[in-house]
Amino acid sequence: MSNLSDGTSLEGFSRNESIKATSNHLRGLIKEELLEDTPAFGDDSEQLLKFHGIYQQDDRDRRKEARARGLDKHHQLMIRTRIPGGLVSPDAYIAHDDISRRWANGTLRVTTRQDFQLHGVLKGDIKKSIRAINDALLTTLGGCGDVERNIMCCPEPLADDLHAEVQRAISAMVAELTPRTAAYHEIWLDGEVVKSSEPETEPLYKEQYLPRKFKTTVAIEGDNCVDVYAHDLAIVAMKRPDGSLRGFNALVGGGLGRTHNKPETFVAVAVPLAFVEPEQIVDLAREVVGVQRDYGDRANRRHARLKYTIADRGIQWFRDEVQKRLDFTLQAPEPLAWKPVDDHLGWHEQGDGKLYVGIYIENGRIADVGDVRSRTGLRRIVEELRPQIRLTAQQNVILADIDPAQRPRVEALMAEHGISPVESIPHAIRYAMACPAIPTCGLAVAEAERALPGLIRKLAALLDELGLGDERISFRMSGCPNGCSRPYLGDVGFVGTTLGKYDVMLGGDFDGTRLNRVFAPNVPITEIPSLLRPLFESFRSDRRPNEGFGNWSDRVGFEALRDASMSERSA
Ligand code: SRM
Ligand code: SF4
Repeated sequence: MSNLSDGTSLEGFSRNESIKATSNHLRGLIKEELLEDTPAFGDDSEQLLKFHGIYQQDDRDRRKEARARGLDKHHQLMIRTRIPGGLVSPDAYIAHDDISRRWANGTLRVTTRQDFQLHGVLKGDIKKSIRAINDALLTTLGGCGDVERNIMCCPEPLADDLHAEVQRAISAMVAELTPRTAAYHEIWLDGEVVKSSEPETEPLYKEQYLPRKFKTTVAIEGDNCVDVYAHDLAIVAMKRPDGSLRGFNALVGGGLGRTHNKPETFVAVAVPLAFVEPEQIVDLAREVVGVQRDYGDRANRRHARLKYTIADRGIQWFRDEVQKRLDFTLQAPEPLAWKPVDDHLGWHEQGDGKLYVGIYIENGRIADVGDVRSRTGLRRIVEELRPQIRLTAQQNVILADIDPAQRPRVEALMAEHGISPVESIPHAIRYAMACPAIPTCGLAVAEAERALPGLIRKLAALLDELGLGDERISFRMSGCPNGCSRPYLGDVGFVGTTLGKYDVMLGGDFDGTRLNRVFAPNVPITEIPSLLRPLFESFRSDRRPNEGFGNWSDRVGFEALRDASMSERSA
């Protein structure tokens, strides 16, 4: 294990630490390997590419066939564009749509963190793709890797001072927390190699960047549409009675990744840290990241997120450590209250005479499949009417700044392309999410995006049959325990354990404030509707007024739920 130029020993650190530290600020050999006539990058570059927003993957559907024919894996790349607050201009939308058609797999994927992902890009097309994204004034730098990831925000496009101030705060945080390395520019945009007598510095990230990924979100008081509790740093904009911005409440230490059969890895919800004035939020965010940079575990990547630092050292220690680095006093965090999550779908007024419409996209996949041609339909709307676009944390798309006179045209284009108005989508489907899983995700042990549509339609029909079709129940599925669709914060989570089987998790809530727990492990997907039917029936008869399914299942307890399930099965 090598040492850093300043003599810092890398002894005992994980392999990724020495890759980062010796990469010359994320350059490594990416530029050289890009020129090689090979389908894939080497192992070290694979790790560094993540910081540039690129994942090396292979098409898992084609693995078997490739093996049988003695061929290598079908290597391909996934590009993730970092889109703060999910704000996309019409030009940037069109650029991504173009890339998806020319160089990717013909689909655009809206992620649970308000980004775009492009799957299936070949190595030879990667530079052109990244360049096209930058030409449209977006970047992939920091889309992945051990840095601050995309900063999320409630995407509701309201034209008031509060939302404008929150957007300004986000832009300032993005500027402060984005890596400064010129490597991205040099490699992907053919930037001049800066020759300077001063060595390049990364004031925040230094030589080794963070021990692990770091995620921040910004919510507006009362609306938890961005799943505050899943985040390393969650910021809640608090309002004055007149609706203006009063300050920010900060929570820290949330995280959903865990590993099957490794109890030392766990899911955690963010806990309150402090309240700060509007002008203090950037300093707070930088120092929270700084403490994690200095104290996060660099030996064991499974134990390197902020949630473990806080679990090991305590929230009081963390608060003191952040306080030491600030020249203002942290105020006590304020209590939070949430309304049921608003996904911002359907038509609404923006407050400036314009309208916005939130459009449901199943599992975030903008594609032309059968009668539903959301890719062509959205492209036509964006080209013709040039709305501003916002990506939501539920993998949906909002079109904003629409003149009321244009509404009939938008509706006609939606209808022409089989894009359903949200009112016609059953609630179970509307509030469901799945991660990509197979075939692109190398970590998937089960299907998710391809399995949920079938299951959720069965569950929607079942709920309808029981007269519960109007209930708002969030169902979230992931293809492994990493929790990319935030399954642990839904009313019901399905977490893949092996092909065709899922841990069924219950007892969360629709507001996303409480973790659910394993109710039934390893359930074959075909048995999930019959497992849930008796529970839905008991819920229908036992629930209190306005009680949601998750709250009900948490209140009655798993023992009672199991009794209900058993008696039904033996009946
Ligand atoms: Fe994720 C890794 C997809 C949100 C926790 N996630 C991955 C990778 C990159 C697999 C890999 O490392 O090789 C997946 C790529 C699949 C593919 O083919 O596209 C992947 N994660 C996604 C997306 C696309 C899911 C989606 O349905 O939209 C989301 C992209 C967000 C973005 O735009 O940045 C996505 N991932 C999340 C979330 C939810 C969130 O952040 O709000 C989580 C849980 C929250 C958290 O981080 O604690 C999440 N992803 C993980 C983890 C577990 C991290 C951990 O602390 O253990 C991994 C694995 C890892 O990092 O080692 C992972
Ligand atoms: Fe892949 Fe697992 Fe994330 Fe799904 S939850 S995208 S299977 S890492």
